[in-house]
Amino acid sequence: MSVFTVINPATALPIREVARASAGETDAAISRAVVAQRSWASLPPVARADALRSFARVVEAHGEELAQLEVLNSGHPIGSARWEASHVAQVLNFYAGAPERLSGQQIPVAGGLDVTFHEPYGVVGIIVPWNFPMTIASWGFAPALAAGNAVVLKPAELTPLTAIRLGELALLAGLPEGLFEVVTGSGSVVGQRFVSHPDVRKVVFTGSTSVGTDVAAGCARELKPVTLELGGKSANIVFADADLEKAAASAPGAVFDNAGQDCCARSRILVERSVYDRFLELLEPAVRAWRVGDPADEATEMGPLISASHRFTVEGFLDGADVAFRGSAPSGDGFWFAPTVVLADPADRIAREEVFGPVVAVLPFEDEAGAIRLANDTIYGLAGSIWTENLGRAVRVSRGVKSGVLSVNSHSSVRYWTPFGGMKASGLGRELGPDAAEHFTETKNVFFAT
Ligand code: TAP
Repeated sequence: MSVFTVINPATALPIREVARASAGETDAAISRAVVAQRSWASLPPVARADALRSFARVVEAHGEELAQLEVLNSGHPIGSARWEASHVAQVLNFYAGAPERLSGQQIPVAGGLDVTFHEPYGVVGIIVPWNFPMTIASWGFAPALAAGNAVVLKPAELTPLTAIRLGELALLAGLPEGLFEVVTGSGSVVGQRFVSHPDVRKVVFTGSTSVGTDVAAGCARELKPVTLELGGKSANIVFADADLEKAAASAPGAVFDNAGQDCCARSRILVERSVYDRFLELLEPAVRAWRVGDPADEATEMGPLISASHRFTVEGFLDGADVAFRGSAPSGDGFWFAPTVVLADPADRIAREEVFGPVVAVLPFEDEAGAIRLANDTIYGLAGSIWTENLGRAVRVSRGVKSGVLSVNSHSSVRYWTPFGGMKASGLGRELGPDAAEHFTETKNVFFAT
């Protein structure tokens, strides 16, 4: 059996070896899922709901263990990792309410009765990236299972440990064998098999826009629906009439959270020209105070980047960049990178491409129309923040910015009970929110002649 080594990004030391599944082993997992799905879908809705609540309870009971695994494998600060583990339990609990609410419609027709049913797809393939391994997985598997599907889950090779544990916890919670299969291995083998295998009837992909585009093309060839959650270059728009102190104090968290390896990172700060200098004066101490270090330390706000090669990529973005100021980072082993603020023009690479690291570009704008134009001057459209005390402006700008998830006078993007997803090159479809379980079903219409 082939294996790969998982590395701790805070120390650069190996943690453990994990099986690298072949195409044949992936097919075997898919076959087990096909069998398990048949009995799962035929359970009464209340039984599926109970099983998911039991899974949630087991995840909750193992929350500290999952959080510590994420600290070790992903370098997430322990406070964030604890939030992520409890979020998984909450997502499971939320979608445990779905099986009993997946009601169809009765549509008036002549000569009979017309009824719609929400039928599960069958087996759903979920491919997740390394930045938020367990939360992003749960956004797919919880509603998919609730709707009566089986799941095959492929974590990123860099961060498979919490996904493997979640697979074990599902069994401990009493979910049937084969219903939730975690398949570790490379994207080009395991992920591709999810795309091409005829028994995987829907794919959920979270990752880069380039790989997502290929996954979508592969799914199109198989006439398979796909949900895509891709990259971002989100804007944090600060108007002169905003509470500048609050906007500046919160800006580092909006981009340096998870070391900037966040699809929703507000990696462009757009500031109205008249308060540009004042905003930078306020931003600098907040960036310098950002606590970067040992992810196991409760006081840490930012851990390392995920890998040496990713750090090299992030460093490349600073070539020729106008660095205004930087925070600090440990100098030892581990893939450390200091939070960095760059002054940029709209045409600069740093203002256009996703860095996926703790680097933020600050750009001035002249007026409301200019702010909307600049915010939309990107191929992406995932998230964004708008800081203003003017309600009318908040409404106009939030309608004008082409992003799937916006917040006014806040940077929040994710609540499991509200929809999440991107426009333009940031994705296709929505996850989370009240409708997500329905997205894992196909509508069947049946006419009964009377
Ligand atoms: P990718 O390189 O795209 O990898 C994402 C996942 O796809 C990994 O599990 C990867 O497996 C797998 N994969 C790679 N090649 C594949 C292929 N040919 N077919 C099927 N699967 C394949 O992205 P990443 O570097 O892990 O993550 C960073 C990107 O994800 C960023 O652009 C970020 O913005 C985006 N992201 C978006 C969101 C949302 S919600 N919009 C959330 C998080 C991240 P292996 O790596 O194991 O080979």
